[in-house]
Amino acid sequence: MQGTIIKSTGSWYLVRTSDGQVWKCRIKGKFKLKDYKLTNPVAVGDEVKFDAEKEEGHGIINEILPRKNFVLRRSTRQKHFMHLIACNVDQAFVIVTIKRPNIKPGFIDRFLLTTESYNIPTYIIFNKCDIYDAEDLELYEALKVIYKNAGYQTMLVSAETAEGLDELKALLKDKSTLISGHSGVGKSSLVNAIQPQFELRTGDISGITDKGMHTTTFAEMFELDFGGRIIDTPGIKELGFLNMEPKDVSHNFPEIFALSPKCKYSNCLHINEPHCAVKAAIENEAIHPLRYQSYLSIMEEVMEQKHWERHDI
Ligand SMILES: Nc1nc2c(ncn2[C@@H]2O[C@H](COP(=O)(O)OP(=O)(O)OP(=O)(O)O)[C@@H](O)[C@H]2O)c(=O)[nH]1
Ligand SMILES: [Mg+2]
Ligand SMILES: [Zn+2]
Repeated sequence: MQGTIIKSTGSWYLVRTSDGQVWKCRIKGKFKLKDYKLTNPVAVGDEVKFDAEKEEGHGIINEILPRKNFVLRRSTRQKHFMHLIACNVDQAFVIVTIKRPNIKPGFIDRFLLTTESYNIPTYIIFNKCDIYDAEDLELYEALKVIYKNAGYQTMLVSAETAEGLDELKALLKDKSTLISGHSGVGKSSLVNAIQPQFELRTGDISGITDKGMHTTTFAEMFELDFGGRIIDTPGIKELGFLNMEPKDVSHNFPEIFALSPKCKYSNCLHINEPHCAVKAAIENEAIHPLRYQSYLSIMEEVMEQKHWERHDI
């Protein structure tokens, strides 16, 4: 039999077949992703083949079908392992907030790099606009321009007041969408606001740290009644990379990559090479310093990792 993974806990998986039946499955054997050590061999969105077991409704997964794409992050606990967030998605929404919890532009850039590497269209969704004051809205407008110039669309929404949800629904229709972001930004609240019948659990923001409480613990895919699928995921603590080459970074910041043919050296990494079109663009502000800062910080991290890999005995 064949189906789609709709929930993964790490020890068992829910698989939905095309007739709408849901099977509780375990996994047998070793599954690898070329070049990566994984903490989870399959993830929500994966298409799998499985055999029924004696116990009714139970099965064993024995094959993972080829993936169209996947979204990966470095495991927080096991630094040499990657963790699959979701597979076979049509697009991703990175959910952020200007406040409660506070915005971290560096995180947005890391997320965009993750999805850009697999050409997954990504939207930046600013939630909780009901609590933004004039200054917050000003910051939103500034970020909107920065990301527009980088090739990304932003949206202002509120799960609380339903502002902006019609536009969001129009984007979701008939697509498979990954919903990701830090804990507490309102991912599950947004899914509930779009389809109240799901009744997903939501959690408070800590009064002390202003951060979320990691309420959602497992990724899960839901069918939208107006067409499409949505994947709610646990909040990301930190978005780390592994096995990335410097050129993977320079090729996946779209506005930086677009300028690179104008650099003197074809393999320019835009750090301190002479006659670099990117450095020139930063000086005349065609590339925003905030994005370039993220670029440099990720580049530094990737280069340092490569250095240690070479010296690993
Ligand atoms: N004011 C306001 N609060 C919101 C909005 N959306 C969500 N919240 C609140 O933010 C808190 C966190 O919401 P969740 O939906 O649990 O956040 P999450 O992103 O799913 O968090 P994790 O599951 O921990 O990753 C809850 O107290 C929600 O009521 C919104 O649009 N406006
Ligand atoms: Mg949640
Ligand atoms: Zn350059």
